Amino acid sequence: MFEEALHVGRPNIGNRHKLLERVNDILDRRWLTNRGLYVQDFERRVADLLEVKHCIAMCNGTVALEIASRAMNMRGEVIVPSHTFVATAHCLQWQEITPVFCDVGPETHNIDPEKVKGLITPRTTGIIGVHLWGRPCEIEILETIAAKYNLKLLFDASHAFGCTHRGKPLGGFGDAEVFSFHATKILNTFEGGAVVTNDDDLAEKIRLMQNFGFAGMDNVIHLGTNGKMNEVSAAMGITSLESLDDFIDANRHNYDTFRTYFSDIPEIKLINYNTHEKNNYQYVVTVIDENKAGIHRDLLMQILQAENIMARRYFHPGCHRMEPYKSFFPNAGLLLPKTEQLSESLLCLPTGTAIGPTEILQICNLIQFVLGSRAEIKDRLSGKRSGDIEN
Ligand code: T4K
Repeated sequence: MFEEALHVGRPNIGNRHKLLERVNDILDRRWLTNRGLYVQDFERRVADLLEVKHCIAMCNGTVALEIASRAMNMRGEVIVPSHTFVATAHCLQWQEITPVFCDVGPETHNIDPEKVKGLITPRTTGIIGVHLWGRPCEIEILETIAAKYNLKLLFDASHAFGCTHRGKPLGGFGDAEVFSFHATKILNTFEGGAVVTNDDDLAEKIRLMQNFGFAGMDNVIHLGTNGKMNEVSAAMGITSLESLDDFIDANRHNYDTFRTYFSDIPEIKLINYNTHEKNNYQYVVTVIDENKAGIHRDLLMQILQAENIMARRYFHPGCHRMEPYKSFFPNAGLLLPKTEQLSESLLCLPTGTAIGPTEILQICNLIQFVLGSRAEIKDRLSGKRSGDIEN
């Protein structure tokens, strides 16, 4: 159907001319990294936009999670959803902190606070909530639990740049929040991330830790690593920030177009966003329940991909079914029924500034065709190897 593949996560490119001007300026100045003018400017703009006191720009979201959780003294066990990108769990295990996987709400797709309570042990030191698809966690309930049990609360807001909760930008909740500015994110710095917080002491510690613990030339006062963002990434971030509203508009328009067509496809559910809040509409997420749709999510995905529509089953099969967690906790799935159900049924469709109404109509027409022909498709496939459909 499409000569060029349609991707989930095709990077948004802002004003190329301005970016190249900034890159030339960086080269002229010969200041390429170590918190130069562009990183400082990017940090200030992000902090202002998110209404937080501190933004520490990082080389990527994963390192930002590692440094933030370490600076917050997370140790022992930390409660995290399994239904997330694996970096949320890896940032802990990398430091030999045990990620304790918690189930998610079937509608919210976010960590279920009721289930969190049941996982707290004397070894628990924190909770990491993920604002999946940019939809906020149940923040107030998690804050109450964290306060009651004296736990640290970190939010992985990798999907949530530009989103609000009760009218306030995500970024200012919990002890700290972490963003990813990976190429596939609404705002990208090629690779990049940030920790944002209102806690002065925590910010100072994180700044030290991301720069080898240096408190000045030759003066190392803390254990540290290298989590710095470089100047070209910051220039990309600044340039992308100037087009952020356009990126979000394009995503919202795409989402609304999908919603219109999906009203004629009742067998498949498209997830909702709270229209009273700001959303970035970065992910177009569908739920394909085989009993309702009459076709398994994986078969539909295979057909879409054969037509160059690169739909993705984020976050199949769940962290608990990936290594090393699968070996550590072979029975974790028994406590994660909603996670297992979602990871068998979710499918993310392409969106972003690289596609528009024409492509969306074609995608939806194809989905309708597949659902209308599911019996015939299954009959034809039943006598063949499943791989044949790719041809
Ligand atoms: N926490 C959460 C909740 C996250 O979602 C992520 C990252 C993190 C933490 C960690 O943050 P970082 O350390 O990454 O900053 C992608 C991204 O690599 C990953 O950053 C992201 N989450 C995750 C949701 O998506 P994959 O395995 O899907 O990547 P990949 O290479 O298959 O790319 C996705 C699609 O985008 C492909 O269909 C191709 C397209 N694409 C990709 C790149 C890199 C392009 O068109 N151009 C490009 O330059 O993980």
